[in-house]
Amino acid sequence: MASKPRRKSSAAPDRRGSGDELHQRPADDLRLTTAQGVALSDGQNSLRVGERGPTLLEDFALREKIFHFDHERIPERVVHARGYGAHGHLETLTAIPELTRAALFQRKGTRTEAFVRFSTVAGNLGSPDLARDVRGFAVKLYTSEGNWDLVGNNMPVFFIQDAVKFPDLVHAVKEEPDRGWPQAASAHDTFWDFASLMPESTHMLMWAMSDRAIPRSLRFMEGFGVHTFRFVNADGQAHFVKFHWKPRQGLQSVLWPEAVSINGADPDFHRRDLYAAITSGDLPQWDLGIQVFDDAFADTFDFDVLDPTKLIPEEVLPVRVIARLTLDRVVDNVFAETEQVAFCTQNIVPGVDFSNDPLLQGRNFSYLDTQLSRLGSTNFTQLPVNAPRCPVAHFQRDGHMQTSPQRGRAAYEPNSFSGADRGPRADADAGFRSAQRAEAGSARRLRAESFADHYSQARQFFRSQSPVEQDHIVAAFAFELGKVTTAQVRTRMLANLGNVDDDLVEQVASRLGMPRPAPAAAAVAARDDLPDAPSLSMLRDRVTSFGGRKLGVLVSDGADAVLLDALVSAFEAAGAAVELVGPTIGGIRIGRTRRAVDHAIDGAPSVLFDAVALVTSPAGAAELATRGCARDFVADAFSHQKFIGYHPSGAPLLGSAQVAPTAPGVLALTPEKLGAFLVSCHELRCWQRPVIA
Ligand code: HDE
Repeated sequence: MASKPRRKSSAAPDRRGSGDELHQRPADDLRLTTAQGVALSDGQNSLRVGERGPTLLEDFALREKIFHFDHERIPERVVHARGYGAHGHLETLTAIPELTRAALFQRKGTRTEAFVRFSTVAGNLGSPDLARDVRGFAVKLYTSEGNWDLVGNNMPVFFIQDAVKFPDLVHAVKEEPDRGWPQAASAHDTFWDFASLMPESTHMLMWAMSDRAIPRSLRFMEGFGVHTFRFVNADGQAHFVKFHWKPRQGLQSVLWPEAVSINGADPDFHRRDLYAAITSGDLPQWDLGIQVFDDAFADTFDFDVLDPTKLIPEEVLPVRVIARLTLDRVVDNVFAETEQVAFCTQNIVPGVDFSNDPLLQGRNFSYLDTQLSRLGSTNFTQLPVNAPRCPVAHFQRDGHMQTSPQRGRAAYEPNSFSGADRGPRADADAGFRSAQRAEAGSARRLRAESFADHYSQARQFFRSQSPVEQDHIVAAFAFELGKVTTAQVRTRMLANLGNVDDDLVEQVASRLGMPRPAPAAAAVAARDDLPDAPSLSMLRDRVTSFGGRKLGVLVSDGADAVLLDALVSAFEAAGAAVELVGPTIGGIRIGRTRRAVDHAIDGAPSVLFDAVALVTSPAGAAELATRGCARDFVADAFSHQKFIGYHPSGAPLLGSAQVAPTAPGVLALTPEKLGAFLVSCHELRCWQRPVIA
């Protein structure tokens, strides 16, 4: 047998101390060790017999490393798998002891540590951020009386009325089991089959087909507790309450064609945006608002306040702001914190209580249950991100990964020991007491008749939207149903929409090229008398600002440096971020200086920005005009109704993208006109410019 040529050995010993940077002597606390703390002499080679022989089982460092790696993954969340979290705090703006005895609301100025996790619902962990979907808005408040989790969404209603339907809803929207697609998309047969068979989902479908389902940033969306909860004051007096999070950054969404492109260009768009905002000091804030009402209001309101497919319009019951949430710190480690954070609707504190909303009641079972299969131990509450910041004392013992020393002799109560051996006792005054309520009735599987109107608020929502928003809803229904291959599902859905609004169903049917069916039989006919509620719209009566948004500036060699600097300063002074996009990532040359850019044009489509500017030289514009990605940059910005500012030399580039320099929202940039460009950008989109389909 021919012997193999001997290779030069790369074994560590003869390199040690050689000055090779891999083997320089580290400080004691930077030494690479095993999980048992044993320092390693070589991190590059496993232990082998000879130079080319088999690996030895005795290599404990190799075995431990591979063992740990093999078990790095934990089950992802069954829903809301794709999420991003951050730390922050809630500051109480108004004391409300008359409503709740919760410690965090007793004094103005109280600061409560918080952790927030935003998520999409349907997609798996690695799915794109801009899927059309509901967004989770889960807030953990580490109050001085224990953790309070407000596990909400960015839409105030839900698809179903009873928890028993949740697994069906989720199975319907997730990948179809016989083929494994589509990922993170409701545009497929099983979802619409289920939705069309569940008229109670109609109101939520209106929200899900609205631009709320494709937010521009996690920072630009509202949050809602959805269910009716209770506040209970020190006298035991209870009020119903609904929770709202109002973004101080304003509301904004992308257009559907933008969402589609962003998912390809930057599937991490939302998490990158949140990370960038927090680390740059542009801290996102939300006002916590409440709608408070009593039994008398509940009894006379048009709909059942326990029905999670209904909301109470702010026009009927105003939202009162009581606190402000600020996100001020990104996580150190996404797995340890964002992935392992465990929210639970049952985590409430004295002064807060549940209502009988059947969806909430079901959720109260589900969250604790799911954490066990996800985190693998009943002791997940001891993980730093989940651990209460107040003292914890109980007789729960042992279990996987117990980290508490659990001192004392007695592990039960009552006991007759004293001192530390005695352990904790319940406190009738400070302890949690459920709100007093009388419940009666026979056990029945029955949907309350007061839950039967499935269309009135869907109609009210649609009619409360601006024409642009209505058009987007129509387009979304047409897109989604257009992906449904089973004709009878499309027809059934159109029949349901027939109960919402004539124009809506007419337009969706026409875009699908289908006849309009007769409206579905409705248990309760949709009401026509619910007044317009502008608060349901994202565009009506809203103050907008370019603060917190991003300008993308396409630049070239020889660009006008004075204009560029003035543009950057003006937008940054308005609280916006500015990023330069160059022909290459190597930067541009202006005079004798080289300027760094943030992106190369082929990796930075204009969908990543809220407005764009072209600051080029004549030669630079001519060169860019020959490149498809630069033409698309301009053409997309135009068709996505973005404001476009251009240095006069950029006109050929506009021309190559077939954009008229005089079109609405297209502004020539000179130092004197920068102000006007910025003022336009505050509107966020040039809605009067028609969308180019
Ligand atoms: Fe959830 N939901 N849900 N949900 N939900 C979960 O808990 C569930 C519902 C919401 O960032 C799961 O830890 C049931 C409504 C958010 O970690 C699970 C029902 C609302 C998050 C679960 C609902 C939500 C979850 C999956 C119907 C808005 C992400 C992983 C009865 C008010 C939290 C987990 C995070 C997560 C169950 C309906 C919000 C399985 C049974 C309505 C924001 O427990």
